Amino acid sequence: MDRASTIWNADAECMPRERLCELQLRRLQQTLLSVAKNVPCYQNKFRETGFVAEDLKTLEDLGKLPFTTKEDLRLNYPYGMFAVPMREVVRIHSSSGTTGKPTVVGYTRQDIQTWTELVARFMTAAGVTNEDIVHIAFGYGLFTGAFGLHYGSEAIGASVIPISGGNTDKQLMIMQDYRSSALVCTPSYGLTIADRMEKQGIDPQSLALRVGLFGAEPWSEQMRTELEQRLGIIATDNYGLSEIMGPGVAGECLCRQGMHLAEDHFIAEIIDPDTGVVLPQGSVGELVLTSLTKQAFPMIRYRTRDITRLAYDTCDCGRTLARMEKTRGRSDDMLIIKGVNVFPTQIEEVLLQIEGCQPHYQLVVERINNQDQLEIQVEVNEKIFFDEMKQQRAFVTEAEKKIHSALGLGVKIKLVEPASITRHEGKACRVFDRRSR
Ligand code: DLL
Repeated sequence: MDRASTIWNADAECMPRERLCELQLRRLQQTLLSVAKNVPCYQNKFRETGFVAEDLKTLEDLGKLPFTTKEDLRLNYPYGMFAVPMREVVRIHSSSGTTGKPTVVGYTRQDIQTWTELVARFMTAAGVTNEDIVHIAFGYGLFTGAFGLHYGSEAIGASVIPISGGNTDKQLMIMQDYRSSALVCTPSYGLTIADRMEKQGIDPQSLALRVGLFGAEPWSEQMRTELEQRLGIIATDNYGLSEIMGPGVAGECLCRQGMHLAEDHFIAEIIDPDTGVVLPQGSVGELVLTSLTKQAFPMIRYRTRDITRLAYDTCDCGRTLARMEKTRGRSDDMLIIKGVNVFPTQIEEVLLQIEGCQPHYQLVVERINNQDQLEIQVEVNEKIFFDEMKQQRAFVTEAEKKIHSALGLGVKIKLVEPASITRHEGKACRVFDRRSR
């Protein structure tokens, strides 16, 4: 596949930075005028900080504005943050919020067009073409994943199978009979599919699958290798969040050196999550996004809670857009155990390097005698599970040592029976923190 054929919109994706900054500034000014006129939450924020939208002259001025947080969205539930009247809103989605009310987001007709364009960009970057048969196994509904990828695939001219999530046996039947070539789902559901394929004795080489577009949850490089080997595909990562648009905010090209962030539609900043201070280029911190073209639901300096790092050098693919490192997870998912900060993906990385460990695990944190205790329950292959006690114990000790040397954290590993950990159809839930009960 030649390089040009994997770029959907070369003008936008390969723009010189100087021109990109001019475009960002112009679009930012328009967005600020719109929210200052139409969104009471921003009117109040601007008034409190003495900010006048018309005064924004440079991109650096953005730093003078306060952040927008999930709490702002909660306080303005359901439609308080919308910047256009409902008659201009053609679609409503919401976040998969696990606690309290979900966040409601809206799109105008033009917002849907922008969203479609940005999804088409990352799908093309992952090598999807109009020859592909795209198997969308995200759940169709309020979640943005399925609709986002659906519209993007259609724009490319690919043939879409809107199978939705769940019913894995049927997924496999359709994959075999309809010759699905691109799989769209969460990485954890990708694994569930791989498990079921193995159980049914389906050889991945007998399928037409060649690429996977995975997103919506954190996953490690080791998980990528696992998915690639077991499904016989190239696995790519894509990122987004409903508050900002859904999928399409960033996605990998085939160089796979970070996800290209659609900077002509969003300004990205990296901040220290504790102090809110903007960090220098190349730092790891919390991603903050400002939308530049959204009409119905503009967001100014939205704190995503996702921890990542941005690289600004031009990628080998020719795109000039910043590349976002695989997120380590949300700052809310970071566990602090005995004072050590760990993300579940860091544990996943180590586990998957241990011969015999399966990619199915869960983390249980408890406080026992005033001490934090992390138990990692992990599935192992049958050979290890049915090994003699002594060998099993040696395996556990070895695995505990590896985690300790990688993360500086003493943990307890518990081997669990093959296929005993819940399989996921959507986003995985792997952490059970019982300390605050
Ligand atoms: O998950 C949007 C999406 C759908 C992205 C399909 C990609 C593919 P929400 O349900 O609002 O939206 O959840 C957003 O999921 O803040 C991240 O914490 C996490 N997330 C999304 N993509 C990735 C990724 C969709 N590639 C939240 N890697 C975000 C790691 C991800 N985390």
